[in-house]
Amino acid sequence: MTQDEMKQAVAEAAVERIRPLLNDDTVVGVGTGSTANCFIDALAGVKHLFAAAVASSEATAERLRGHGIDVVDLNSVSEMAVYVDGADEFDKHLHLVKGGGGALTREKIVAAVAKEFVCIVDSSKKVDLLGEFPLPVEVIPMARSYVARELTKLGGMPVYREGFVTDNGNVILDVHDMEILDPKGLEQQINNIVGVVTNGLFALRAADVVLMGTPDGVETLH
Ligand code: ABF
Repeated sequence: MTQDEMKQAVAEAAVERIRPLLNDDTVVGVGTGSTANCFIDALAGVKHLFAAAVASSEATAERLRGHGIDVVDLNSVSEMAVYVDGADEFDKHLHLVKGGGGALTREKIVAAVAKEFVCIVDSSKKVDLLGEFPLPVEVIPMARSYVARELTKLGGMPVYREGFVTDNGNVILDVHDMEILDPKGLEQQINNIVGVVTNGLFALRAADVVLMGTPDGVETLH
C-alpha cells in the first residue's frame, strides 16, 4: 500500500469504528489534515446516520459543508460522542504531537469535549520518543519573542512559522530539537508560559485509540 492508500484505509476503518455510535442526535468531531480529509470523504457516505459535525478548522468546515454535512458551533453542543483526527507523531502511550497544520488549539478543544478520541495515522507517524517532529506552539502575536526565549530555556529551538496566521489570529512557533521525555509535564510547563495559547502535545488528553495504516492493513492500538 502507498501512503495515500494507508490514509484511505484508516479513514474507512474509522467510519466503521464509529458507525455504532451514530444516530439522529450524534455530533461527530472532525479534525484537520490530509488523513482527516480522507475521513471526511468517507464520512459523507454515512451522513444520513448522524446529526451534525463540529470542525477543528475553517478548511475542515468547508470540506464537510461541500459534502452536505451540517457543521455546528461547538458552543451549541453539550455532548460529543467521538472526535476523529490525524497526528504528526504518536508514541506507545498514544501521546501525540499535533499542529503541523496549525489547527492545534481548535483540535485540542474539540478533543477535550469528545468522549472518545480516535486518532488516524499511517505507520510513518509512529516514534519511540516524541519530538522528532517540531512541536507547534500557538502564541499571542505580541508574546512571540518572550515565549521563544522561554522555550529556549526549556531546551528547544523555536522557529517562527513565517507568513502563517492561525484561524484564531495568532502565530506559531515550531520548536525543534526538544527531547520530550515527560510529555505530560512538558505540556503543562509550556501551557504555563504567559502568551502561549496551546501547544501541540496531546498527552494530558491522549488518543483513546490509534488506527494505524500499515502496508499490511490497519492496526488498532490502545
Ligand atoms: C492534523 O493534521 C494535525 O494535528 C496534524 O498536524 C496534521 C496531520 O496531517 P496529515 O494527516 O496530513 O499528516 O491532524
